[in-house]
Amino acid sequence: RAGEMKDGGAEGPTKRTHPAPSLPTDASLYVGSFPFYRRPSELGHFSLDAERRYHGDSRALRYFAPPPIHTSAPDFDLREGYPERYRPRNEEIREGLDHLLRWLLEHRGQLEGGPGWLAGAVVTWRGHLTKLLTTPYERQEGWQLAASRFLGTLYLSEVETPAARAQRLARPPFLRELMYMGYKFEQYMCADTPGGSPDPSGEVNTNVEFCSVLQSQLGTHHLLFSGEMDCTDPKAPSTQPPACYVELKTSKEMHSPGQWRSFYRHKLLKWWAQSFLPGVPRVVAGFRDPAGAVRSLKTFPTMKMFELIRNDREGWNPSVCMNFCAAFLSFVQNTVTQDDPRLVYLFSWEPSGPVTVSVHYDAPYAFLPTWYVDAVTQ
Ligand code: 0WD
Ligand code: CA
Repeated sequence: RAGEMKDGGAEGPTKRTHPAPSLPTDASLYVGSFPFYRRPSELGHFSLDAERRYHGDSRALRYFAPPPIHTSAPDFDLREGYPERYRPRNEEIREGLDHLLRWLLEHRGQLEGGPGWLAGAVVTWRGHLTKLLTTPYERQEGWQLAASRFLGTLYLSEVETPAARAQRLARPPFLRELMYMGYKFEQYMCADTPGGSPDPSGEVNTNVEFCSVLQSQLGTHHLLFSGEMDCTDPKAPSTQPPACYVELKTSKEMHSPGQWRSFYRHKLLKWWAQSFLPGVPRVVAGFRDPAGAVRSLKTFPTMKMFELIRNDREGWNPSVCMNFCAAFLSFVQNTVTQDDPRLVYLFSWEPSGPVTVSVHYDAPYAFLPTWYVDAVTQ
């Protein structure tokens, strides 16, 4: 009886348990000044080859090779080669943080700030942070992030939601082709050597990937994350990573101010979040017609994207994105109290709701591989 009364007030013997912690995501709660975000610096990189094998080098890095400026319309046929020359990555293979952990295992001794720095850091993919940044404005797709604390470090790895899995398995043919077209655009815009010319005759193999590993800090949170970089520009004002990287995107050609407005509200938010995090200074977009031909190219400097939406009442605000991300990381830091690589705190979010937490042990949610845990424990 005394135990039952522990949390009860003067009202009587109602049994009260602590409410399950949750985090609201309403944009209005995160309005404020832009938080501290340290200029991201590159710690290293790695490549994945055509068979998805890891290499601790830059063999998969490609070089930005846009068509000469005097060509008015690029006229890339993005459907060319589909489906014969498409080798899509096997999406059934759940890699979690594995490639990033392999890099970390090989470089953890050389991190600035020593091993103590890593113990206080958050380790994740850039794409997971992108989803966090856009959460206050997202109305369609929820997410789940698995978190484990191990030797102090917080590891965050996305879990595919049942809805996302169902969508992937039922992906209609036109969407498969649209995915191909995005990669085909990269092939038209990139060369294998600095100063070389693109060769669109080969196959599009999405196993191949070049990833940059970056360090930054958001508020008090030290971050170590990795993201796929489409190419580097040998003619960039600064050839020093990450300032040399260029993100490539395709989008539907737009014809009315209303279409541009909608593009700024939704797509540009995702482009901004993805490139701002690693400090990639520009996104080069190819706008395609209904037949899949790129009709124009346009460069969007990452730091100027917000200007395009700033005066729109229905627009997004970078401060809200970053403040929410910082609040989420604090929420995770305060929730994931037990240091155990087999223990997973699962953070789940669906649009219009708060972030909630559940706790799990081992399969299917544990994601830190034994080869990593054992090697680091030595
Ligand atoms: O399995 C998945 N659903 C995904 C796996 C989704 C996104 C990424 N990844 C993998 C990447 O291949 C990489 O190994 O995770 C790692 C982290 O990459 P990241 O840079 O943190 O991820 P993100 O920023 O979300 O996406 C970068 C690129 C995409 O470029 P665009 O321009 O489309 O944002 O990763 C690729 C794509 O090239 N990518 C995917 N590849 C295969 N399947 C997918 C997907 N569903 N989504 C994005
Ligand atoms: Ca891209």
